[in-house]
Amino acid sequence: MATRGFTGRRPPEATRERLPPGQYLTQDFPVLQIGPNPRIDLDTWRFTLRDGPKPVKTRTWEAFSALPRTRWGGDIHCVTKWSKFDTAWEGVSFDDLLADAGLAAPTDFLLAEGYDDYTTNLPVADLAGGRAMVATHYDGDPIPPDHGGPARLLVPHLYFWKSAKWVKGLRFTRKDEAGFWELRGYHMYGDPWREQRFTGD
Ligand SMILES: Nc1nc2c(c(=O)[nH]1)N[C@H]1C(S)=C(S)[C@@H](COP(=O)(O)O)O[C@H]1N2
Ligand SMILES: [Mo]
Repeated sequence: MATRGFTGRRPPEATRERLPPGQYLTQDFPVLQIGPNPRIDLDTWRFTLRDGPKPVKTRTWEAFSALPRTRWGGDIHCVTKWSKFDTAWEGVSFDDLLADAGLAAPTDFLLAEGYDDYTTNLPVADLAGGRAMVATHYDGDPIPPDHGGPARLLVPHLYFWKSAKWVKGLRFTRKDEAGFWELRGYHMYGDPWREQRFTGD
């Protein structure tokens, strides 16, 4: 016999408090992307910081792997309405990427760029201060290709489309320039708690 409240659709209060508006909790880890996984070879993998078109720092996988490591655990939220709790990531924080390069952010915005030519825009303030990393590990293992390995951006406080998979670099831009989904009607900022899914939300 089903008891209402245990098998119903309404989640328990502790879950509801952690779910941004319009989201539901999932236990699995959906895969979402615009095309096939790009082929990435660690020998030719590069991560490049650019000031506009100009490269200012390029790292090989070996150099990137020698940077200080950061861990983050918590909840992630996709604009397609799934949220996943207690995810565990490890990688290199945005702060450490800049500090090790001896760089200060040259502008207030950037575009994260993927090996599949995906782009997404972010304010620098949302990456700095320990709020974002280039992640290489998920749940203790190297990130599988489906989830953006060998390295993906992780910006967990914004909708997950901002967390570019197969990230190949960050391009600082003078203005807030729309990326792939933002050009197609998605919100320029994407705060799940303010339900900023689409332009005008
Ligand atoms: N390079 C790249 N990154 C991407 C995407 C993509 O198509 N290409 N899709 C985005 C979208 S819409 C989402 S919801 C998440 C999905 O990440 P997941 O497949 O690990 O769940 O990746 C984001 N990052
Ligand atoms: Mo998405």
